[in-house]
Amino acid sequence: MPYQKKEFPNRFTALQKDAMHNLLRTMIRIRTFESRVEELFLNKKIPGFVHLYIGEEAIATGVMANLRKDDWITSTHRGHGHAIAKGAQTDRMMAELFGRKTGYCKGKGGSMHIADFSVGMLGANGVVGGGFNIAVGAGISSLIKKTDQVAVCFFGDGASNRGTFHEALNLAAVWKLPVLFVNENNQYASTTPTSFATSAERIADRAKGYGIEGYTVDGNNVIEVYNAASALIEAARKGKGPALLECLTYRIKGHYVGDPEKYRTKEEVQKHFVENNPITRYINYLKDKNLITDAEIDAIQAEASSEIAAAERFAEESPFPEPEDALDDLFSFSPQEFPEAVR
Ligand SMILES: Cc1ncc(C[n+]2csc(CCOP(=O)(O)OP(=O)(O)O)c2C)c(N)n1
Ligand SMILES: [Mg+2]
Repeated sequence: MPYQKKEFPNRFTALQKDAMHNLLRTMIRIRTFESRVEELFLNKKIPGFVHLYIGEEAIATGVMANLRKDDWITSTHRGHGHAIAKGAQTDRMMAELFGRKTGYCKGKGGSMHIADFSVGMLGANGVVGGGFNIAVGAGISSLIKKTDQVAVCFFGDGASNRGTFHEALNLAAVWKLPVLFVNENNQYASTTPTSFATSAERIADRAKGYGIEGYTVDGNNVIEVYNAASALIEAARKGKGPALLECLTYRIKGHYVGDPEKYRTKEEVQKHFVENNPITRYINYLKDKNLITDAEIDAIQAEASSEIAAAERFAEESPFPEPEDALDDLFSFSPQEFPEAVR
């Protein structure tokens, strides 16, 4: 899939070593969380559905490294990586996946409902394309309150075919909202290859229809994602309006854990995993430039493993919600207070 490359200013090389290591730390924390979630799901410890972000970690990591805590993101059904990179707690996430009371939704939402407003994570979303207009709403609030907060909307290639994508880009463009639309083009929407169901060869080209800038980057190169997001987020913060950033990646795991994956070959998946693993690529880069040692990599991995093991223990030891809690938090007022007419 050829595309025209734009050279964004290289801000990555201005980072301190610690910040460079933090990018790796975030990617490894996401990968470790996801790999364990896959095992736990297969061991029937986690009910419902989970969609894994394995292989796409560089996108959430490279984008979020440019955001402040008070900036917002909207996420997708494949949202664990976004939540972790934005600063959500892995123990409360794990507890939510386990259906426990200590989880982000008190165990009643599961994977596709994880949100943490305290770190600007406005929510995963079981509705494909459900995040677009929430991000636009966040952008409007930034404009009205005259804060310089930015909203980033993550969405899939499949979601770019929904009506909400077009409504959101149009309004964001007309009102010059501080919103960055980040497309994660992982080459599949469930069982459908992107090329089969998406009219534009490059999703970034759809930006032209709304008079905004659209760029494509290698979404498995965390440095490329970081540099592009840095320029576009800064522009949005300065009032220059929205942009669309398409990040090319590949969905290494099935659409959901348990997907029989009859629509692609094991060889195709293996090729991507071996040749295009964003974590391996970044480690190789850092090692080539003598920016990290093996001991430092091992320490990051060990830290991530113990964090996720602790998250699992926390989840396992937490109680389930009580049946009488079922209707709590569903309405902004209690069902008893509901007006007669709409009850
Ligand atoms: C409105 C809506 N339509 C259909 C679905 C069923 N569905 C869940 S995920 C998915 C595919 C989404 O593909 P994409 O946007 O590329 O995201 P990816 O899964 O590749 O990350 C579909 C069709 C849904 N959840 N919501
Ligand atoms: Mg997709």
